[in-house]
Amino acid sequence: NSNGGIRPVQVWPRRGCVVETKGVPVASIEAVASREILDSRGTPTVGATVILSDGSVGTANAPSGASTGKFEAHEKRDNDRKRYLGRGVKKAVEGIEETVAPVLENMQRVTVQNIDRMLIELDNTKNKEKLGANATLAVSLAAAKALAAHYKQPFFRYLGGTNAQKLPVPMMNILNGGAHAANNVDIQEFMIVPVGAKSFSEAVRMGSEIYHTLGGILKQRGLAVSVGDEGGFAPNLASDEEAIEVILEAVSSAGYTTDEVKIALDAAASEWAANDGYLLPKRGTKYTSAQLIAYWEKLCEKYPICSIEDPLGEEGWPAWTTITEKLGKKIMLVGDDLFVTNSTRIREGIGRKAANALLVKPNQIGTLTETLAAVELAKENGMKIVMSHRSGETEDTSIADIAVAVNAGFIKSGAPCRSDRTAKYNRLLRIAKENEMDEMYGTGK
Ligand code: 2PG
Ligand code: MG
Repeated sequence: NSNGGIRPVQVWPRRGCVVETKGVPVASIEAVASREILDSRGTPTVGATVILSDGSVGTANAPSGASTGKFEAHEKRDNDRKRYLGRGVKKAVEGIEETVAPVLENMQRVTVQNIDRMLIELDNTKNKEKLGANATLAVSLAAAKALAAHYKQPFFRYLGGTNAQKLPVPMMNILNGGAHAANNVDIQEFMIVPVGAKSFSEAVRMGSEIYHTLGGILKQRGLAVSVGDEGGFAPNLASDEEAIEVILEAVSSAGYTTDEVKIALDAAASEWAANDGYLLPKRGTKYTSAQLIAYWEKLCEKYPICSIEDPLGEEGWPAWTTITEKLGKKIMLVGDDLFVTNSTRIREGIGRKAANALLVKPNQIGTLTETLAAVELAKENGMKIVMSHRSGETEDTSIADIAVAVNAGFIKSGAPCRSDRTAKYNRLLRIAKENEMDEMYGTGK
């Protein structure tokens, strides 16, 4: 026909129909559904599905933290002791069904941005107190995935476009402590970082080999090989330093050097904050913030550490500036509880020269759009990006796609063990293979 087969733009879309702009179908929402499901700890969490009027479907689940930051967006729980020991999320699900669904189901020409804007408006509180970030995030991600399906693109490609061209370096948490394990280790996470891998699949192989080698060493010494919340081993040890020593032993027995594999820690030190400094709850060690900084300096002198997350508490801005001055040129200082994926707090950190890397957890802020804005802000200011799971996870793999979409330098998704953890690494392996991206592997630089 006269315009080359392209159907004319339909100016007034009706509810439930798919309109077209210059031949590209525009999406509208047919249905939003939600349910209470279980996470990897067997605790309820929110699942959501968004169906577009062309039949495209997106499903996503909210994760949940244990060492939650004080400034995170609100996680809505029922607090009804008669169900799930108070941890149910029926009210969050009801909020989706009764408040969110009727509005979204009337929206035309939906985009990730206008859906998220609507979720923020419907909640209309500072920290997603009304709907709960567990509810808003599940809907936000489900809608974005439905849109990716609608545009017939893999999720990472839909989000990142042609700019998405780097696979993240995995930080694999192979020894668990802190709030994630019932052992005597205070530091929450001991991660191996295969910076010397040539490809993403090689990084996964190295991580797995070291993990199993570590298991063998622990077993040989009569130590526990049971695992913590993130799939890492959780033995009792003589000191937290012994954890680093035994991991380094596993690295070398597996045939790798400390040029190829570095150590990253997540102290989760907000959990240690006490009136006059820090109290490490398991061993009862006390530090002032100056002493704690000196401790980290000593560890960095002694061991091949490339990154420390939350080395200090979420309320210690001046100490964060000090540690960044002292160690910021040498290693990554990653703000998790400090920033809570919140642009306002990231801006404060930039002003204070506190931390040099951002941990990104979408459920700390509650929508995909706000998550991407936080990443953008951090990147513009020269910060490294570490995409992250929560200690309570599900089979949802959104963070793998988001990591590739934003070219994150790193991703942490726990040990190379337990399906809630490996689901993300496996998703990255699939992205790598299907898109011939395996060797487009960032070395953390
Ligand atoms: C962290 C996370 C994930 P949680 O502190 O970085 O590893 O733990 O989800 O318990 O906050
Ligand atoms: Mg952390």
